[in-house]
Amino acid sequence: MPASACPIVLHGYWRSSAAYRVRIALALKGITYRQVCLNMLQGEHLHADYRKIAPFGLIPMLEIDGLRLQQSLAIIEYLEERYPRAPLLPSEPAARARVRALAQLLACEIHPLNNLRVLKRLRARHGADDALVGQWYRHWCEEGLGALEAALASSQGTYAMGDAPSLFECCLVPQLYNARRYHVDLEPFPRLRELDAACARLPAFVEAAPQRQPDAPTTP
Ligand SMILES: N[C@@H](CCC(=O)N[C@@H](CS)C(=O)NCC(=O)O)C(=O)O
Repeated sequence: MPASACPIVLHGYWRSSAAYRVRIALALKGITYRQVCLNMLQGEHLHADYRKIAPFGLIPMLEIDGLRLQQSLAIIEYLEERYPRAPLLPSEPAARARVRALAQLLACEIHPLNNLRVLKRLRARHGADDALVGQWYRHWCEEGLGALEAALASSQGTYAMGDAPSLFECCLVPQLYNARRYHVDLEPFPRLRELDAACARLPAFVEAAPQRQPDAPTTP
């Protein structure tokens, strides 16, 4: 099927970490999709035509099975239920709760505090300059990553939950990508770096990486 005819459509942006999570999940499950790219820096996610189909005005949105799904974790859980191959959640309830908790520490605690609109407001309404915004970003990121590192320090598998990446790694890799952009010192987080490096060896993670997306700039 030509990509243009693919019924599964991801509305995203190459550097959106929430879209990056969904790209990883789609790739791990081997689901073919096409992308509609919105330029977040130019505010395209706030335009009326996007809000008509994605009322939250956030990236990503996934069109699938006649639905328009928002919120990356909800999207990934939908994919998990529709495409059980390459499971992203363990089968045992306590282990499922643990993976969700680890993923939510990234997606619901660190990420919202450092989202584009939060950083923009710090600048526009509170006079923050680049240095202050950087400090803000690094504070929340380091605090959250510290909690995660402590929670995972005694885990031993190649991935957090054993032999295969999970919902947690779908969230971890984009968060560390962003952390590097903001010059967060990742030295104190050896287990997180180890998990990130294991994921980087998998084709699904390579394919989902920001620089591989159609809207990524061709020059660095
Ligand atoms: N909790 C949402 C977060 C979505 C989100 O905030 N996406 C960012 C891009 S990573 C966005 O659209 N930000 C718009 C803005 O800050 O103006 C999810 O997981 O999908």
